[in-house]
Amino acid sequence: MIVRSLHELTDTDRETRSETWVSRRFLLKEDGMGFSLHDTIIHAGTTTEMHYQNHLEAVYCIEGKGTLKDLTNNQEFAIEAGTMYALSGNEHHILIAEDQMRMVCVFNPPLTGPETHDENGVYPLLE
Ligand code: 9YT
Repeated sequence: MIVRSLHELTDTDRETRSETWVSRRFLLKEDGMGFSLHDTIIHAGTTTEMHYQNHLEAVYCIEGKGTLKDLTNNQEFAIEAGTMYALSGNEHHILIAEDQMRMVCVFNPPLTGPETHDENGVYPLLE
């Protein structure tokens, strides 16, 4: 059994920051669950371009609102608390946060810990 509280992740190597978000990683590959689970804050007024070519990600918004642009399929979605999106086709996308957004994110395969976006918004596959 694994039990963790968000405050235990603060200022540890399970907290990863970029210019537009901070990701607190409850579960990582080393935890052996087959997925990773993150509590991610997207800062208000920011735009983040992402393209997870090596991972599938599901994102459940629990606070805030913004716009998701699917650049692969030329579609746009309003995202608010209570909305989930799943990048089932590794879609290239942009998230525009109107307010601060809080997201519960699941990655398959799991992240190993320190991943942050490269210049193309991609997470590398780390062993
Ligand atoms: C919503 C989103 O994908 N934000 C980028 C951070 C990522 N979800 C993470 O590593 O938690």
